[in-house]
Amino acid sequence: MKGALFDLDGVIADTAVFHFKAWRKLIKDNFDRELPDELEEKTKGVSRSDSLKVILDYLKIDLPQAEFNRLAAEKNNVYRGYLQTLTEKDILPGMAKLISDLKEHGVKLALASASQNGPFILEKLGLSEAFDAVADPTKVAKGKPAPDIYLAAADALGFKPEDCVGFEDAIAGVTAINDAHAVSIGIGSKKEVGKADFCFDKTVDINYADVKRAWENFHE
Ligand code: B16
Ligand code: MG
Repeated sequence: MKGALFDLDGVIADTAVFHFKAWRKLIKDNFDRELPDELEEKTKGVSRSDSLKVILDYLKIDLPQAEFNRLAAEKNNVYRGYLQTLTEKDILPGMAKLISDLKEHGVKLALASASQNGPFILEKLGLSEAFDAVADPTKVAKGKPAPDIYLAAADALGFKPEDCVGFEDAIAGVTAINDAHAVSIGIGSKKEVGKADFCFDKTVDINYADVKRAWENFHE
């Protein structure tokens, strides 16, 4: 186990709450419409523009490209506003310890998030120094569930994906890790992340020893 590849939202911090709050505000302000809770899951782990497509499809709204781009930018401004309050206290339970234990054992860390705000969020959480690389989601051909961002993250560390473990909370992300041929660790219900090589209910349940054991079991 040379590298650990991390999703951000739902794995390192619960930014999904802010994402969806920002989508709701955007749609209320621009169209005076409400979004149902079920759309939160459908926009998790997918890019900003793909999330907006899911939402506009649900609302049956068709827009010219320029207006679509304007809405995506407005959502990001609202979202960045919400992120201002983030501090290291917002790192999900157990993850700060896991990150420091992995580093202590010589494992290199890379971020494999669909979010273009990844570096900003790591900085707010006080984790910029801990990460050896951040894969740029704007530089990969296809977003999750395609494996591209996980391949880019392993590559940024100089390792083969087979030498890495990946952490995900969303179905699209687990598929991406599996198709990249890294060992997948899913966080959440079996319904969501059941396709992962190993599953944990919550971040607080994950520790270095279990991850190492999972890695060894996978390679037996
Ligand atoms: P941004 P992850 C994803 O993060 C979020 O889960 C998803 O809801 C969001 O649309 C996407 O990042 C893009 O984020 O608008 O900040 O570029 O789970 O891949 O870390
Ligand atoms: Mg996620």
